[in-house]
Amino acid sequence: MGKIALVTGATSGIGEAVAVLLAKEGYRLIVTGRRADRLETFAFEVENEYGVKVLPLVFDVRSQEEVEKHLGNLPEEWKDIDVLVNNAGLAVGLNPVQDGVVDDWERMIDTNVKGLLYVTRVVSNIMKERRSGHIVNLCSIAGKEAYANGNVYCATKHAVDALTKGMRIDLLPYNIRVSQICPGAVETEFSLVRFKGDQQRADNVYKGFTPLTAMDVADAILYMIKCPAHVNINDMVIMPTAQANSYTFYKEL
Ligand code: NDP
Ligand code: 8X3
Repeated sequence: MGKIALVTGATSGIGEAVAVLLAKEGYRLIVTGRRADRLETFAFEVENEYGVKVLPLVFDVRSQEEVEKHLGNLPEEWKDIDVLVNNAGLAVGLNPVQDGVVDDWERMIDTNVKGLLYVTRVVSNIMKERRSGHIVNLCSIAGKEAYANGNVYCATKHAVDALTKGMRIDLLPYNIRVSQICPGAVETEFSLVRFKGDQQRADNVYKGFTPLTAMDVADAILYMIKCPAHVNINDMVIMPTAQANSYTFYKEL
């Protein structure tokens, strides 16, 4: 039986890509998200293609009750989680703070900060008991620097940056590695979600330069996971070559 990896937000983008790479490595996968149809298709295809077992769990990370119901009651053969990729997250809206939409703020804070905490609380206890495990948090360049109109999204990712550091200290006695990755622009469904389904506005974000792909980021995460047990990559910032920081791009339009 292979090791077990839990990837939150595996219905698209970076989460889906890292889940595929882990399946190729022989990991059994627990994949989560809210879109049941996508998770079922993913599970069917990955089991057929790579011959590993996949457990799809449909829940919203914003609900502590749902997180605990699903992850706190895993079937015996799925309990020994070796790797957690805390990936589920989103940006909603891009407004100056004075025009902020409170519901957008709450969705980001509840998903990116509280959701990550709910999942981590349950899984870190499993890892603590086993005295082994690796947690990889999806932060962002937005967790390192703020950019215009990114206020609350940037704040949630700065929170992830702080939580990664705190988790690493708290979990140190239990042989649990805690890493984080901070990508710049990655072309996924991220901008479509941020702009609430406006495909044209989403496409414009990636015009005139070559953004990272979900697979570029997944490759880097896999590198972190595959490091020898005594090596931990604390933090990795990964950018498109055409992006210098969170707000400076070289675009050929
Ligand atoms: P996608 O929109 O493609 O994927 C986001 C994933 O998160 C989906 O699987 C979605 O699943 C899941 N998700 C969102 N909200 C919830 C929720 N409430 N409960 C459960 N799952 C949820 O975006 P990315 O792949 O780009 O984003 C993945 C992570 O990477 C995020 O944390 C994002 O902040 C971060 N990131 C992205 C960058 C980018 O430029 N794309 C750059 C830096 C970091 P579902 O909708 O089915 O619930
Ligand atoms: C997503 C990247 O620069 O749009 O975290 O915030 S950015």
